[in-house]
Amino acid sequence: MFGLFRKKIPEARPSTGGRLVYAVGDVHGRLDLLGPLLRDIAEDALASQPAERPLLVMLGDYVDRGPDSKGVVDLLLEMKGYGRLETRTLKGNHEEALLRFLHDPMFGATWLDNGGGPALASYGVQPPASRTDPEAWAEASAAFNAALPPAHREFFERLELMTTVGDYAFVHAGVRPGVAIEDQAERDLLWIRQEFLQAPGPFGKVVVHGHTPAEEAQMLKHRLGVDTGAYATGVLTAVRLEGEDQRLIQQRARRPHAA
Ligand SMILES: [Mn+2]
Repeated sequence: MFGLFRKKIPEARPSTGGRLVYAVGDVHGRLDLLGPLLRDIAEDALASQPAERPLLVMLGDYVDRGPDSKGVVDLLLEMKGYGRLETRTLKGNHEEALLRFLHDPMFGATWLDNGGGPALASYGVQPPASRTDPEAWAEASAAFNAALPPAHREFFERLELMTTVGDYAFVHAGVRPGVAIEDQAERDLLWIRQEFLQAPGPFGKVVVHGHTPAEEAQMLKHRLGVDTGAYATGVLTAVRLEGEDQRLIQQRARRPHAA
């Protein structure tokens, strides 16, 4: 009868189930930002004294555009050997491009258009002067295959598409609305933009993602977007999730562009 005065039942907030989780957005060769951010995360993880080993999820797009793709992968391999955190590395569309160039030399021109030049250079390989010379591209691809350390090749080949913790799903780009989380296609997980970003949700899980940069992290009800365009802005963002708590940890360069 007095329904207007009925108390609203509080909605359940998404939870990791208790585990401490960090998710880091698109790095794009900015080792200068990733190093300090991972130090802050490791310190925070130690200070938090969690019951369970904390999880670090890297959301993909480690390579291209920025100056030190190789150094970023070296650091991520080091993190995987660091016992106090479990580190999981997701595949981004830029890692897909790098992998394709290993066996499809003529894809190199497209890769270069998307920032692959600095990634190649970080491995000591110079891109061909001509965009269309098949021999030059075959040579560059062969040189890249030879320059890529076996541990890096294995790193790129074993990247994951998604990981879930409690009410959260971690992916590079997003999910296709209306498709169950477990039925998502790789192409959508790596590439989707507006169809996901403009969808109101829910998506089955709260989706933590990178891929589409925004000036500020997007802490929405059904998705957390943490790509702050580190390559161009000098701001690399991580979200720290613990139980129902959500916080940001950021690393800011003194100058936006890497030296
Ligand atoms: Mn991306």
